[in-house]
Amino acid sequence: MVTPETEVVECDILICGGGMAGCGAAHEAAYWAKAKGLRVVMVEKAAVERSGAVAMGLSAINCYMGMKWGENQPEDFVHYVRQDLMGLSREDLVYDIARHVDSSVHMFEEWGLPIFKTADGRYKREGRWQVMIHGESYKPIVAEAAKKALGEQNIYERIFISHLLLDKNDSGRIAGAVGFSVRDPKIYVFKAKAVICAAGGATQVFRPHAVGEGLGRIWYAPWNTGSVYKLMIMAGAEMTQMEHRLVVARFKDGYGPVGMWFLLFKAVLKNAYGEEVEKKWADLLKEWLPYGGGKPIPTPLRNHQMIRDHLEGNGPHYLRTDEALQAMFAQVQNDPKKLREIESDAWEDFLDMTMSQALLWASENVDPAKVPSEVVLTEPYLMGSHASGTGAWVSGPEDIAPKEYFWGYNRMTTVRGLFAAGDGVGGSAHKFSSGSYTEGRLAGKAAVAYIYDNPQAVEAESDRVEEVKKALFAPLEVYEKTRPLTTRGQVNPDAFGPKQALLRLQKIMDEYCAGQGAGYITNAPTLKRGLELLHMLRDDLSRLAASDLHELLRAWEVWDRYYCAEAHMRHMLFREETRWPGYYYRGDFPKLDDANWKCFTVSRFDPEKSEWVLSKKPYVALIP
Ligand code: SFD
Ligand code: AMP
Repeated sequence: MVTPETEVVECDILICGGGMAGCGAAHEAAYWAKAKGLRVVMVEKAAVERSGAVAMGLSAINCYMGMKWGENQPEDFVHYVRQDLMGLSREDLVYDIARHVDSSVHMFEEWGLPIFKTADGRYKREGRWQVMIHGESYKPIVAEAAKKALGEQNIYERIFISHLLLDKNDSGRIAGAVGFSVRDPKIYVFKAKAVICAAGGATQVFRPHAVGEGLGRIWYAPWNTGSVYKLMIMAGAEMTQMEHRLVVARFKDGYGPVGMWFLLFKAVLKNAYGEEVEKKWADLLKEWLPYGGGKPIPTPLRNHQMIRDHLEGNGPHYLRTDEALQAMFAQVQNDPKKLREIESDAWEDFLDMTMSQALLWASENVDPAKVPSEVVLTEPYLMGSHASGTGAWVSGPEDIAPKEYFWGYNRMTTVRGLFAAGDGVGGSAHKFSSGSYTEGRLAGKAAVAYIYDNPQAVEAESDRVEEVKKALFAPLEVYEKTRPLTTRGQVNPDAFGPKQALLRLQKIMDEYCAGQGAGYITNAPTLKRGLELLHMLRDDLSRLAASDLHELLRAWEVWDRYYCAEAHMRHMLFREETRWPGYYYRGDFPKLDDANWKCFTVSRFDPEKSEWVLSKKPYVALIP
């Protein structure tokens, strides 16, 4: 095995992840850092131009207030998010994004992102919060601005950040990060006074619908493996709402999003017998008051209705694209030009953001104007930017955060100098692409302010750096050592590969942690057994073998997902309540319990003792 070389990179601010939040952080931090000559570096595991959840593009910007046209105010958005999250949001964070998000979207347009317009020059709305874009090149546009702001010399691509480093004199303070190149045998040690964690959410912690050759065909980005959570957990940062998750309705097998179909085309979800799911199960919502009585129906409760209908044996479920499009065609009196426009919007929805769905429809001879398409619920994802709020417990903004939520710098975690943004921040859902970018900007500006106030040098423990460097390439060594025991790489008495480990993790999560295969239900004994199995897997992970650098990346991605899985299970065990039916059910606590659980769950992993401590933090309503 070749000995990897090490490069040490000195900077002031390190941004981990070059997705939406990372690019926002880069653009903003670079601006404020200039005055003091601070160096801002961004590290990305892929290539910033096409990385992260927006790599393929998007067909809508799902978080836009439209304040310049008086469409919505930040207060309205707080009410919406509160309702959708069944009462529990960090409203200071939600408000903060809402008041700044429009300016981010206006910059995207200035940089060349085409946004649909109405006849009077407004952005065309798909729904109350969503605007439609021709967004195939959304990510390259945002990436270009970030790269220009930072300078090419400050962007490190194809490097996977695996560990954060803490200050040798103060274990509550950040000092940098370590990563490795996914192309060359090379380790990077980044030394920084502030670190912004913006490495996306976590997919494939659970067994997806498609396995075998279709394993990577999921809705959220398969390369978002939960690094953002693992990095912060292992650094001892407090995490919140790690029991929360996202389960959404998606077109079957292609995982095409449904928002545009529901909101713009007014398509209706019906069961195999032509019954409207939402109408048929309207009474079910009364069991979940007050949230069940509000509008819109919270995302988990929409799922809950669909699950109930499925359990009654009424599947498959179909989104009636045929009826919706025919109704729209009738409205334009079958004018061929207008008809083509509607059709082209319908196809562009997928061609801009989930091409596989358009390909699947084409290959199955599906004309959405003539036949309906099957819809199913996804496996769970851990993320903080869609209708879910998993992530770090961070300080809110100085001017509006209540005292319980403020400790100095906006979006700083409980580790000093460590900031988070996008999927990495918990308790503040519905940011989507634009809100994640905006949160990156907020974290970027705050990180510069933190360094202005804390200019003194930090230094990582040199023994720790050596320990991490040794661990990083260990899976290659395991492979070399164990290879003679077998004639076939993947089958070995003393080692196993990343894919085998991933499948084992997904099986545990699906069966014990309320995965889609288990009907999204679990209870304390099941979770406890799941944790036992998870710990057995952890013990075996020291025998992970990687045959090349690509597998080495996959091996470390298994560790990311492992930590996400453990945090998720522990939080679910802690919250003795079913708060979000349709996301998951605690069979032993099947009801909403506002008296005891209208609060945030918070965990801290002590890396020294390998111990998790869970606690509650209060929910504070910001706006009546
Ligand atoms: O409707 C490391 N999203 C949508 N947002 C919208 O605004 N409109 C839509 O139409 C959206 N839809 C949608 C969306 C996503 C996907 C996949 C589809 C459809 C098919 C959601 C947004 O995309 C999402 O909210 C934001 O992108 C979140 O931002 P952020 O920055 O938290 O995550 P990221 O953009 O994925 O970036 C993460 C980056 O980190 C890198 N990375 N780098 C170094 N080291 C490591 N260890 C790393 N681990 C990860 C990643 O490569 C990436 O670049 S709809 O369906 O919801
Ligand atoms: P999706 O395409 O499902 O990711 O959703 C895109 C946007 O539309 C998000 O803001 C969703 O919360 C919203 N959305 C999707 N379906 C519905 C629905 N049936 N009712 C209200 N909002 C929805």
